[in-house]
Amino acid sequence: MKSTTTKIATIITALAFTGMIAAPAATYAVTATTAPIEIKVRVSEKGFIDDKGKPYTAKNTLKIPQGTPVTITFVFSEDMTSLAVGDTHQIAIQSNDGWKAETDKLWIMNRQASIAFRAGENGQTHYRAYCMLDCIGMEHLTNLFIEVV
Ligand SMILES: [Cu+2]
Repeated sequence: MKSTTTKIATIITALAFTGMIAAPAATYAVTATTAPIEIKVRVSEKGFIDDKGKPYTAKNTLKIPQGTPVTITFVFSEDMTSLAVGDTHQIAIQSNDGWKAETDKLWIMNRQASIAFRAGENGQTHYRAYCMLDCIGMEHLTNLFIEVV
């Protein structure tokens, strides 16, 4: 998966570079801003946490450039010593205009699940991710805000 992504990224970079030579600057700018991105978000009873260990909050939102194809991978990250390690999460992402996608169930035996979409594809300005299940810490899993910038 990762090496395929790298290859695709390399091809896109090569195409963008070719485009930069052959096409006007404006075309290159559009190509450059639509390179796909992958984001990992840890999920636990403590909430949604970024890959550096910082919690997502109303102030610390996920910002994604308009038109960018994005894959958000949610990673089951319960502490092995916590009761919550036996928990199951299932994450939904919903846009301000009602579009919605759901992950598979996340638990100790299925630790990663992804949702892919294009940021702001149909004019959406923001999204919210939340856990759909009654889990330990569910009150902390309501507010991953994704802003289209
Ligand atoms: Cu949950």
